[in-house]
Amino acid sequence: MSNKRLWQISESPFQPERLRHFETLFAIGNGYLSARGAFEEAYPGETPATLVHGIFNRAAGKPVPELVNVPNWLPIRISIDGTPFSMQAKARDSLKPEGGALLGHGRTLDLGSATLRRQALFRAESGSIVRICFKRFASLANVHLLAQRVTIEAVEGAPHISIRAALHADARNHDACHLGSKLAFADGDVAAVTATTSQSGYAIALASRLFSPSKVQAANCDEMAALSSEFQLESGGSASFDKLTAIYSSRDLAEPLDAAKRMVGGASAGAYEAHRQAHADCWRDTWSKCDVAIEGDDRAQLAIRFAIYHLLIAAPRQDDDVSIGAKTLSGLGYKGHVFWDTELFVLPLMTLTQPSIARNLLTYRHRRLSGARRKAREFGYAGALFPWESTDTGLETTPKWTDPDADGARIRIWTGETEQHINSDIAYAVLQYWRWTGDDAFMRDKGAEIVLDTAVFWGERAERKRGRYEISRQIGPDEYHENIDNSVFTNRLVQWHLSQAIALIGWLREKAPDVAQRLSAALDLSPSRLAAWRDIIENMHIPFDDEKQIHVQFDGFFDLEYIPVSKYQPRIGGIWGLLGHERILQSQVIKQADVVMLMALLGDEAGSAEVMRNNFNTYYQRTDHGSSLSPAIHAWVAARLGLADIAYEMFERAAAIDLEDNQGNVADGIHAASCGGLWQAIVFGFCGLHIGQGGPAVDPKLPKHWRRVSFSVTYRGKAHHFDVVNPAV
Ligand code: IFM
Repeated sequence: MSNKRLWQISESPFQPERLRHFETLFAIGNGYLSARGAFEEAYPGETPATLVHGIFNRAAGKPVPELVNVPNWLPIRISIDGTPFSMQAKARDSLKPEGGALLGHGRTLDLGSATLRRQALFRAESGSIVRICFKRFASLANVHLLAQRVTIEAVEGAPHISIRAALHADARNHDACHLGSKLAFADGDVAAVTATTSQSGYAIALASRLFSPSKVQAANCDEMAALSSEFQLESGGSASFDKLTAIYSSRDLAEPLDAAKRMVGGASAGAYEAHRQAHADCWRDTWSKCDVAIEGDDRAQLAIRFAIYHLLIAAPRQDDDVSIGAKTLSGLGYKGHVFWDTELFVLPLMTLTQPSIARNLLTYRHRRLSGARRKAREFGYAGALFPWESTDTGLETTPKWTDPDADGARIRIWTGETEQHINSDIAYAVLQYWRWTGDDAFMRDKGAEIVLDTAVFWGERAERKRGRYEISRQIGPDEYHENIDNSVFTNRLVQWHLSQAIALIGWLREKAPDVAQRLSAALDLSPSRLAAWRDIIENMHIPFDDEKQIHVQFDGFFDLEYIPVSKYQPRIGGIWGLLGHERILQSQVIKQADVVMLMALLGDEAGSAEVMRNNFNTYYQRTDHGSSLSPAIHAWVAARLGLADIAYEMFERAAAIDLEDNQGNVADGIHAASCGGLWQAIVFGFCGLHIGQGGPAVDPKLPKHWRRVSFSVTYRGKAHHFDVVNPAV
């Protein structure tokens, strides 16, 4: 891979005050699990976490389930001549430092090979100096395999090294304890732990094997199983040891412990290198499909590779019963729950570059139609209404209240009840997948049922009032305005969704009449229901100001207090925190792209060029970007409108959300939607990728200093490569 620098994220020196930030950035994963970049030796304030897709649990006393932090497989303690290696070691300058001295440290995440490396130069109390190099990866070739290699080099002296590699069963999610029936045991050179989630009953098992230059001894204590070994280094010499860990759960097979022990038990001394090679080969192949190469902007280049990397390590390749949470698998934020972020922000990258992953993610929704039907029924409607926050069960898992603040005050969360546009967001993703892949089998067997049953819900939910159809009590993408009437985003998308549903029925009748018949009976797609849909499409109320030629975000929006967001600059957090919940509800401050989001999704179908420009100019100055979902979408739409400066400013802002933590919460996990949005801003926004008469085509509006953007997409099974060149540079 050319120019390594554009494939690497680094930290140097050690920054103990930003532990959790870097843990998120340096997460490794393989679509089965991710492990945060915590260190092998523990530090105060850290949040080590390994999150496995699909393992949710509701802890005692907690309102909703969350993704479970499984037993920690990272721990490796190293002592040099009896001095424990620690980066908290002080007294750098002393020649006989008490507790040792850290002389230097650097970490690098190599995005190309999905490998985390660390080097530390350390002086023991004895005066011996060693260079310790740690490497780790979560194998993409074998997703149950986690590998660590440590190489210790005697830079000065001939130190005695002792090591202890452990598995810790007592992992927690902040204040919640999910794991019960914990067991830890070690025998020979293999250690193992098992645990079972307290409410959902998933069994998890990990087994580690230590490959050391000398004899390995087993030790058990409480909830930890450890393997230790000792060896002597010659002056100038070096030695490596490997820890291989296998992980399985009862989601994978009936006896996860046996499987984990079998995998490490069967490994040979050269296994690390063989696994590394297979892992690197898989990543090379993956990047050949997904990379976006940008010439003329190194920061943008690194940012897009970082974003793609983080989506790829969370992307389930072999499992169609899980989906990607709003924080990927890289942190505990949003409890691992799945939002619309997946379908509208993350999925397009998968649909266009790795359609089999997109199909898995959409199948996750199809498998949860019964939960969506239950939710619709609970609200008194037929059809399906997907949960705003989803986990393994498919039931609504949005908490009803925020956690209490310092004064014990809580705020009601309405999104689980009234942010219903999720239905059309999912339908949009299904249709986009179908359009790009031509996967008729998926549409026939799964996609159609999603699109149609969510349409059934809307057909009943739309209310006939004042000679038109309205949808009351909604939350649009702009969550600063709750339970409003006639969100233009929602109403317009519902109108679009219903017309797509009618066209889809036509297609089914022609291409798969048996399926058309089955769905017609099962979902009650009677002639009167379809006539009602047509009526709704014709008469849906789309709030619009004829005089100003703009869409109105919702009825009454412009009667609220006008607060230009630019008034509060410079500021670090969102305006919500600054002005408070009550005032924001009564103002025109918008949390995130809403009308602008509609324009991104529907393109020219959203309105004339004049209306689009008017919309953007109106809503941009009112938008706080209090959500990380906002800047990338603004970059995309501004690029299409030819607003080059705003487009680039918004792109840079989106690019910095994780890398520079410009929203201050990266410790909780990567912002999946922003990562996916960044890809869309480049591909759909700056490059103008669309399906033209003859297939995929571009219509570039590159930032002025970008020389070239190269990327590939798959359209109907065929790869298309684009080299978008900026003639002006
Ligand atoms: O889904 C988003 C929502 O649009 C804004 N708040 C955060 C959620 C999860 O990212």
